[in-house]
Amino acid sequence: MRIAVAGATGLVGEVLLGLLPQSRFADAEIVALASADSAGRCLPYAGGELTVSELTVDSFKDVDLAFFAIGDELSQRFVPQALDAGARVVDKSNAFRLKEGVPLMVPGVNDEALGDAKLAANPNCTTIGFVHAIAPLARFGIEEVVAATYQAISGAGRDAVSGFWAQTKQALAGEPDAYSTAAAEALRVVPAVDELIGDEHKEETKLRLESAKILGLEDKRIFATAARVPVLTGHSVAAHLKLHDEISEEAVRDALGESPTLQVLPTGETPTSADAVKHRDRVVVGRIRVRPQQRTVDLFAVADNLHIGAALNGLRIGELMI
Ligand code: 2RA
Repeated sequence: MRIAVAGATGLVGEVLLGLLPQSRFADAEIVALASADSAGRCLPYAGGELTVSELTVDSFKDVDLAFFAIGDELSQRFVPQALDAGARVVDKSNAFRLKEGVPLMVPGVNDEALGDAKLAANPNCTTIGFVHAIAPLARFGIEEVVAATYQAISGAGRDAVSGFWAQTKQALAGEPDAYSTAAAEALRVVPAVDELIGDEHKEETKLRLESAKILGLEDKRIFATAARVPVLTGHSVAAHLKLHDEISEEAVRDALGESPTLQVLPTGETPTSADAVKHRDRVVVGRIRVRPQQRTVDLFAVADNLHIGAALNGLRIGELMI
């Protein structure tokens, strides 16, 4: 089997290359693809090395499965080429997520949505953690969800991480420039992730529309505020759910506890973004508060935005596809 990784030099590509040798695709031949600037670079792979090739229209000859972890425009251009060449494709960009007929997959939550699709979309990293955390409560009928996110810098990519360190050094040195632009994220909380359209930032729109598609909810019943926080890896979300059916504390805890993709902390233990990195293949949930009279549940969930929130989710989609 031949597997292509487009965006092999990015943060998500790097994690995917770390996961592939331990996956069902351990024996596959890997084609590492990136922009012309990175062509010829050597990347560590399974104790050896891979040489990066330039991503071109001819990159997908004899490729069985292609993972894309590149930007929207590049995905729009190259995903059709990969499909035409006969590959199955898992795309991490925003290009196809809401397209009708393209399943938006969170394995463990909506596996049945895949069917025999040749192209599947990998949701936004914030959506994946959130959906894992609230999906077990769908059995009680989710009437409304209010979510506040606390998103790590690595969600915005390698350049954002470098920028964060540079700004942090400036801020610690007392240089005012670190605080001079709206984009500065060092040592502060910025509730503005991605472009503002109307009264909603794009990140909030993604969380609303993607979660609605995956869980079959009405998107108008999902309210989100997304913030960037000075954390390197580990997206967090505080969610308040209004449920339709009668609930008890025990029934809610049982439902969450039955999910194989959740690590539910006992009462009194607090999930932090560090737990996300410790349990990279699960979403860690805690601070569970159930109000049976009001039929509401509050919870706090943390997820490694590069592993379960991105590369691992993509890999699991690929494993379902082949
Ligand atoms: C972020 N979820 O954290 C977005 C995109 N990966 O920036």
